[in-house]
Amino acid sequence: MTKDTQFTVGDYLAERLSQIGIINHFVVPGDYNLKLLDYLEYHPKLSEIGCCNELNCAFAAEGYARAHGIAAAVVTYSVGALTAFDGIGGAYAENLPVILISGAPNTNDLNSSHILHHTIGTHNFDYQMDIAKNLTVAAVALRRAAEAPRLIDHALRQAILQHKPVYIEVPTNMATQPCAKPGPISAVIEPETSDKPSLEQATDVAADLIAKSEKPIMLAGPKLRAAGAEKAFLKLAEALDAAVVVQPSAKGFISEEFKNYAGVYWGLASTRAADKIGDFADFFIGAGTVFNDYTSNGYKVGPSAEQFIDSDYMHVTLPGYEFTRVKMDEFLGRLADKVSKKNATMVEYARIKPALLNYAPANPKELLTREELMRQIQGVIDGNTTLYAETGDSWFNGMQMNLPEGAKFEIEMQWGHIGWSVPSALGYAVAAPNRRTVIMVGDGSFQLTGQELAQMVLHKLPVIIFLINNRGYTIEIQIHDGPYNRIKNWDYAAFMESFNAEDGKAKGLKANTGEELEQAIQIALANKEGPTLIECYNHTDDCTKELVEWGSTVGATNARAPAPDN
Ligand code: TPU
Ligand code: MG
Repeated sequence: MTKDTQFTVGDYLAERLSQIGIINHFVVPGDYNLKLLDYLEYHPKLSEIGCCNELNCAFAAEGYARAHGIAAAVVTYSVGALTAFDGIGGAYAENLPVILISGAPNTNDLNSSHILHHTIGTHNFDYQMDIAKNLTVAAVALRRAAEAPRLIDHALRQAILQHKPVYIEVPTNMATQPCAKPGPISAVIEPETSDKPSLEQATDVAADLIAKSEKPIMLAGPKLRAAGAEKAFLKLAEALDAAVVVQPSAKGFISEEFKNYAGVYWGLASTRAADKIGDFADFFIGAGTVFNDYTSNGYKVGPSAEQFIDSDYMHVTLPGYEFTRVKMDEFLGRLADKVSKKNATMVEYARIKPALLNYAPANPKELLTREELMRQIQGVIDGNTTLYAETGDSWFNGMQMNLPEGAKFEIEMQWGHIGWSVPSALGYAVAAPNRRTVIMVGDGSFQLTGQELAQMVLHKLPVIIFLINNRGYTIEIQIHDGPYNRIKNWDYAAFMESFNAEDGKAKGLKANTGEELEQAIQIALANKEGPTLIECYNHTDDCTKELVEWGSTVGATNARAPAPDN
């Protein structure tokens, strides 16, 4: 493709995407975005990855942002964007800056009485923008080329500062319009800093509260990574020498080999006795925590406001105080300079710390059990692995996996969209091709988005997928059972191989016994030219005890009677 020499809105957007670090953008083409896609293609440093549908496209971008910090998805108007919005809601919930770019009708049609395709067939062209405003932190619609640089820069900066998705609408005749060239990229990416007096006062108050406590503990939450505050968190943990626990969505943000690591703090679904050391503590120092109904086991888990400091991206909450414009990493780092050692939780943890889960091998000829399956998956996780845990019993199995130094863990627990893992892992593997990406996904979840394996075949990504076939929606069975939780079985191994068509190198395997699983894993590890899916037998009732207990608390929380009128 060749382009004319004029610098256009399409060039501007392409250049800015490249400047903020995007190398691959995820797309589903449509006539409203084709010209724009050409301009993104013209850019020498951008390369597109096509997806099967826009939900997957948004999830792939979300996964790319997990590995790479920021991502972009380009879709067509309405039929594309409305589907992508589901994944964009997920990116919002999960604190991932995904730039959703949608084509739109020609500017001449937007104010006319024309009826256009891919719309609801009225003269209402606002509904998409109205939805976008609710699911992003900045939604801009380009209507004049002269305004495009300002609107694009505004949206990109908000995505970066707020760690959330943004929306840019580009009419079909806009990418070709001439516009100004970009100014310095620092205008978009330069981070905000704390207000110095607020930072000093917040850390003084926090240090004083910690000094008055006897048994402080540190708690990492899901926003810690987006805030880029992991190092500052560890610096404070070293200074205090206190026990460190993490919320389920923050698993892997702190090294599990760190000497003060004391597990996932999730009430009855906790690991490594994190709940017990949490009960022992008298003061919590949180960083980016979120307690929702799931992670608080129906609002039962978590410190009271009087015994809790929490730092967010740009503010700190302390008992009786609120400091705005205090940045999480600066707060934790500065606080570390002001505290002295307070290691009561570590002394206690050394007493109660359980041995790491380590299942004994099962008889290799027998039908697979959940424990044997997890024992073998654990063996695949090395320091270069990223483990994806999909909604379902994979959440609970995932929590219990031990992550060696360097291993990473991805989960989507706030949005909780079944089918997230396969397309998200596609985006992740595109961004981090040298890591070993491993997915644990249930049969029910897989049925939503499994076709995106095709892109892993096309791009020769050696992702390993453990498809845990327990013939239904076991997580839902544990919350509330009914006939709707049984699903049609598929031949998942054959489904994987169907994507090979003429030239693919994917492998689809089945493992019913321990021995078969061991062999399948060897084949998967040797297959460097494409994904390998291993369909693993798992009896419907053979799930974690944590899922059973958690499911009953969720069921009870859902079933609370309406409050009486007053
Ligand atoms: O391990 P297991 O059997 O629980 O996992 P599987 O087979 O993946 O089943 C997941 C069942 C499930 C459903 C149907 N979990 N949550 N849901 C509700 C749900 C429905 N639709 C979307 C998009 N997301 C959901 N979480
Ligand atoms: Mg299942």
